[in-house]
Order: sequence, then structure tokens, then C-alpha cells
Amino acid sequence: MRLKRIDANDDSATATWHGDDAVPFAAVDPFAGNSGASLAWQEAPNRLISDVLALHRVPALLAERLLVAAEAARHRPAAEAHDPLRDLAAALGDCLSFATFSGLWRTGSLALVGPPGVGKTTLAGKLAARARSRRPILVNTDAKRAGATAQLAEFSGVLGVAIGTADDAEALARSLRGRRRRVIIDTSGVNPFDRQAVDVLAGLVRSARAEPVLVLPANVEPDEAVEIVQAFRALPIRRLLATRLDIVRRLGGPLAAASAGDYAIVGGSVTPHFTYGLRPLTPIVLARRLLGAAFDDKHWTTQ
Ligand SMILES: Nc1nc2c(ncn2[C@@H]2O[C@H](COP(=O)(O)OP(=O)(O)OP(=O)(O)O)[C@@H](O)[C@H]2O)c(=O)[nH]1
Ligand SMILES: [Mg+2]
Repeated sequence: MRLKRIDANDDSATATWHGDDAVPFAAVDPFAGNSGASLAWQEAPNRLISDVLALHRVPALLAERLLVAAEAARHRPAAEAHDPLRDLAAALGDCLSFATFSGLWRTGSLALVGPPGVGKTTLAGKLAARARSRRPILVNTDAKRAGATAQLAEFSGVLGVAIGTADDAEALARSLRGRRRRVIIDTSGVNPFDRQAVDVLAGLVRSARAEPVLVLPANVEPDEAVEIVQAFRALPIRRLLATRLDIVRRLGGPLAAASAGDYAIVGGSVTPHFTYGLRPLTPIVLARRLLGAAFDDKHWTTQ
């Protein structure tokens, strides 16, 4: 399979041109003839990466840094010729930070924080399921909201984990005192632009001595993602988890957030199920995903 770049002036392009919304690539069968203006990416590797980053709506400054790093990777002595995947992975590794799922437990307690409805509770279930033999306790900080406790209680029944509730910082600190087990605090979604709500959340996380991990949906709009990161500055967030990777093609939002907050990208969720479907996002996985979306529209599966 080759990559075909669809050009505004290219009448023979098979896909429709929608102005700014154009999909800049189409995969073409190498045996189907050379009717269109295929991009010979071997001769223009940076053009390929630059177009792929544009497809994902990666903010201009970050895209520029990635391109410079990819160019440098290409000229490393050991680099193989014509390997945009490795070049992009190297660039991602140079320009962004990455962390593992196991590293999330450094402080023993995690607090999943983020805007409402982004998948925090579902992720709490997945993380608990992943911990297997060292099952953490799930703590809900949203006991007042109808459905919130019920949702966590369902997870707790299926996963066999203990749950607790704590509505404020003091109750949370009290309920965690003396605990040796890992704890996942499922915080209630806050409007990032409500300063007071963010401050209350910061107090809650501080009192629990938990590490706040930002949860964002993979389809968050890049500029919006940067503003959310800025709005959450009151919290010492160092890591990022993405949700809805199964229903999203463009990843500019999470990349913009990771870059703006200097967060380490850990991984993400690829299904609404709460018992499975976590995937690590390493530089090579991310590069494959970025290029894959441009090459052949493949979505991640839950397998
Ligand atoms: N397709 C898909 N859906 C997801 C994923 N993660 C969560 N969801 C769905 O997103 C919706 C919201 O998920 P929750 O986990 O309740 O989100 P939340 O952040 O806890 O929401 P609040 O507590 O209201 O702030 C649910 O319908 C989930 O099934 C995912 O990775 N992929
Ligand atoms: Mg929730």
C-alpha cells in the first residue's frame, strides 16, 4: 500500500475535497496504476510527517518541534533509510514525556481528575482491574450525585474491590489514614474554568496525598486541551491518560495537552467497558497510531 496525497488541484483524487476539512491522504493500491499525484514520501519524508501532524491537528509549535526532531533522527548514524515510523517515534520521544502504567503507583494513591464526563470512573474501574493481585480501593468523592456511587458500586461488585466515599478533603484524609493499600480516588468532574471548583479539587487531592492524573478524551479539541491544562495548574498534575481512543482518529488534543502541561503520556482507554481496554501509549505505539490513521483509517480494536 502506498500513500496518496490528495491535492486541491488534483481532479483525479478519489476522495472529495472539503476545503479546510480535507483529508490530506488516501491509501492507494500500488497496482491500481498511477493516475493521481501520489506523494513519493521516500523522497519527502518530512513532508509526510508534517502532513500527518496536520491531519491530527497537532498545534503548529509542537509540530515544528517534532519535525526538527524527526529530521535529526533521520540523520542519526544508525537510522534506517525511509523509516518515517521510527523517525516520528524518535521525535515523539524527544519532544514529549512518557510514563508507564506501573509508574502510576509511585505514591500509592491516584486521583483521577478532569472535566465532567470524560471517562474518569470507567478508567478507575479499568485501573483497578489491571492491578489484579494488588487490587486497590476505589474511593468516590461524589457521593451526593445520584448514580455516582451506584456506578462505582457496580464496578466494585464485578471487580471484587472495596469502595469508599468521601465528600470533602477532611473526610477523605480520615478515610485514607493508616491505609497501606493502593487507592484510586475517582473525583467528580469539575468545570476547568470554575476557579473555585478547581481549588476545592486541589485541596481534596492534597489532603489525600494522592497523585492527580489528568483524564482527557482523545477527541478534545487541541486549543481547548491547552486551556484545560492551564486551568488545572492549581493541581500538581504530571501525567495524562486519554479515553475514547476507540472512537477517535485525530490525536492533536492529547498531544497538545501533554506538551502544554509537560505531562508524561501514560496510555489510554479503547472501550467503554470498565473491566478491560487499557493501552499504553509509548512513542512507537503513538507514532504507529498517528501514521496509521493517515494511511488506512484503521481504528484501534479492543483485542
Ligand atoms: N467509547 C468509549 N467510551 C468511553 C470510554 N471511557 C468512558 N466511556 C464512556 O463515557 C461515558 C462517561 O464515562 P464516565 O466514566 O462515567 O465519565 P466520568 O468522567 O466519570 O463522568 P463524571 O463522573 O460525570 O464526571 C460513559 O458512557 C462511558 O461508558 C472509552 O474509552 N471509549
Ligand atoms: Mg464519574
